[in-house]
Formats: sequence, C-alpha cells, structure tokens
Amino acid sequence: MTNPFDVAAEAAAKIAELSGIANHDIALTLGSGWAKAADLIGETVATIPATQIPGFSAPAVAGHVASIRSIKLPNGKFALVLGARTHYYEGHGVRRVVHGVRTAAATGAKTMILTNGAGGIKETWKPGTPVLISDHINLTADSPLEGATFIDLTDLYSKRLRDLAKTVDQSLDEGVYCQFRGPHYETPAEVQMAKHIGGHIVGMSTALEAIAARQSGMEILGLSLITNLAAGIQKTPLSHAEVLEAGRDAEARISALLAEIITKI
Ligand code: 8IG
Repeated sequence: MTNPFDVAAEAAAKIAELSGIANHDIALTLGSGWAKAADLIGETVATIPATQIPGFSAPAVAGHVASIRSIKLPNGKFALVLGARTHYYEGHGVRRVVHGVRTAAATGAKTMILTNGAGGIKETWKPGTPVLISDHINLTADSPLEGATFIDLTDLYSKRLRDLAKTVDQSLDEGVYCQFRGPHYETPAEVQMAKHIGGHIVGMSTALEAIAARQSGMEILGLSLITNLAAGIQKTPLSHAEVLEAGRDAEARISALLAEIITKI
C-alpha cells in the first residue's frame, strides 16, 4: 500500500507547481460558516480544484467548497486554504480524512487552523457563536496514526494561539470538542454523555485532523462556529438547513475575526 506521506508530498509538489508558491506558512481548513474568511485574509494567488491534486476526493455535502487556494497575506506570508474537507462519515477511511492536513504540512505549513460548524452543549452559546477549541475527546474509535506510533497530545490546541486569538476578541469562550462519527446528529442521551465526560462542543470532524497535524509537527488553532445547540439542549429538532443558515448569518463576522487572528500569527 502507498505510504500516505508520499501521497501528501506528491500533492504538495502539485500545489507548488500549479500555484507557483514553493512553500506555504499557514494552512486553514474552512468548515461550514467559515468559507468567507478566504476572501478576507489576503490576495488569492491561485485557486486549484481539489480534484487536480493527488489524494483529494470531491466533497459529499452541499455547502462545502472543493477548492484549494493559495493566498498571500498582508505580512508577505502564504496561506493554503483547504476548502475540501473529507469527513470520516464518508467512509473513505481515515487516511483520506487527514490527507489535507498532511499535504499542508508537506507544503511547509507550521500552523494548522482547523475550523468547523458544530453543535453547542453550553446553554449560554447562541447559534452563531465562535468558540476556541481547548481540547478534544475522540469518540470515533479510530486514529490517523498507524502501527506503534505513540504521539503525545498534551496542549494539542495551542495555548499560545488561543491566547493570541483572545487578544483579537476577548469575548471568545473555549470548549472541549467531542468528535462523533456521524453523519446522524447525536441523540439527546449521547449529548448528555458528552457533557458528563467533559465535552462542550459536538461535531463530526477536526479531532482526527488535529492528531495528524500534531504528528506532522504543526501548531494547531481550532475554532468551532456553534451553528446549533446540540440535540436535547435545543428544544426543536436539528435541521441541516438551519445549520447552514446560522453559518451564513455569522459568516461575515467570524471570517473577519479569523482574518485578524491570522495577521498576528
Ligand atoms: I453544524 O449538533 C453541526 N455539526 N455531531 N452534532 C454533530 N455535528 C454537528 C452538529 C451537531 N452541528
């Protein structure tokens, strides 16, 4: 079987060729609600359909963009924007899930910003609230690491970067992200379980990606947009349409926030 790091190196070489940018400094995965950030952080140098890059697959969900962008930041650094997240629930295996992160590392990125849309367990969080991820609980029973690869996950979501984000917006709260397999949302009982084991945010991405980013030596910033209160916390049933709507409503504000954070990294 092909080594996943070789595929990531091939992907990075193709990005360098098609973008004309030999190395990137920062990488971002933009989840639902965060897509506009790409337009605010700098000048787009190249937009590459993800399908032209080795190892990427077309996205499964409407509202997720399938392109990879190279952006020149005001400070002269280059950011790689991955708009083509592969979710674990798509069933292509965890290698495909973390391919974007490994590709980002292979382009030279030292910082990985992981964003997502997620459900909130804290009742004080209204839909549209951005939250810093302080740690995670991986409930997928899977790992991107293969074989006897023992990787420390202390301070996985960099305290330094969380503090930096708070200098931009002091009102930013933090929480522990629980990754469920999905694609179904949780039952109210599962949300209560997540709460009891120390979770504040429920989602279907990010934790596996963060583990791979740590393995590649990147510093990680995790941001969730709370698009809905988790099942049972919110009294009405969850709908994907509402989730997209909350994302759209908050998009301009959180994208500006992210753009400002990036200039400080
Ligand atoms: I957006 O309530 C979004 N993604 N697991 N639960 C899970 N994922 C989500 C949710 C949610 N909302």
